[in-house]
Amino acid sequence: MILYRKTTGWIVEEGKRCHDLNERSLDALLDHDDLYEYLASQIASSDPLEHFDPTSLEAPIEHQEVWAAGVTYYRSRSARIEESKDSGGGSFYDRVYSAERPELFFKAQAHKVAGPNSPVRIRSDARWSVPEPELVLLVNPRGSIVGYTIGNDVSSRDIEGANPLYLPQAKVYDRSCALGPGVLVERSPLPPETQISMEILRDERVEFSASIALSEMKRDPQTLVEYLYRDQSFPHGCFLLTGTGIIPPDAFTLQSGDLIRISIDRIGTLTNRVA
Ligand code: DO4
Ligand code: MG
Repeated sequence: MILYRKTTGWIVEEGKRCHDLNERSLDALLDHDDLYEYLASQIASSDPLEHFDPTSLEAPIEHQEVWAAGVTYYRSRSARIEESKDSGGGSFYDRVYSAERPELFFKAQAHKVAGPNSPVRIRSDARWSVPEPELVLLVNPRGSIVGYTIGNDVSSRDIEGANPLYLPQAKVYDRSCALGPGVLVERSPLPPETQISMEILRDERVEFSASIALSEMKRDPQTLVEYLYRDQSFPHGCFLLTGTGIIPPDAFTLQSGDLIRISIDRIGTLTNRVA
């Protein structure tokens, strides 16, 4: 089943049928020990909506913090070693790729997040910006993964490449993160053959496209969550982006007007234009 956020509240879709969750907030939904079972009971006890307009969805987030893992795919490690070699930062990426402790960084709060079909931004002081298509975990306050959505960790590669200590500036700014279109609520992990794909359109033509299977991710999602929740509480749960395995060629930088489409099997497609 998939949870969507409309301006009027939360909707749950199963099969082709949608049910209104009325005033329920995501914060309250994440308090349920078994979200899947709770949503199944709501579906069983309500009539489906006669009409559901899948346009004008909001980002599926309320008071959750958004965090991100980095260098979880070999491709991300290699690209970052290359971009930081002149600044002497190269070995950091190889070391974090092989280390037991993952790289985890703060990415956004709700007001910095773009929803489906709303614009993402590139920094005004960056020369080299890329989208990062990532599987996102929705984690409840008790550290259980209760759902999956699609994320875009838009990043400024020249700023990060100049010095790894600039990472927060390369990663955190208004509309540097997109989430949606909805949250797939599942009890079991996504199958390793699940595909993440991205295409970038410029002037209606495909400028770049690529896909990667989840099996290429080096880290186990539950282990990423265990590190994130060590000595840190999330009273409203959190979203955790799991890293990118797709990096456009070095000559590519995002431009205003580019359309970014990220799809993950069974979750859907997240579409954002660059402001
Ligand atoms: O190490 C910097 C960030 C890495 C990242 O965002 C990624 O691998 O997706
Ligand atoms: Mg990333």
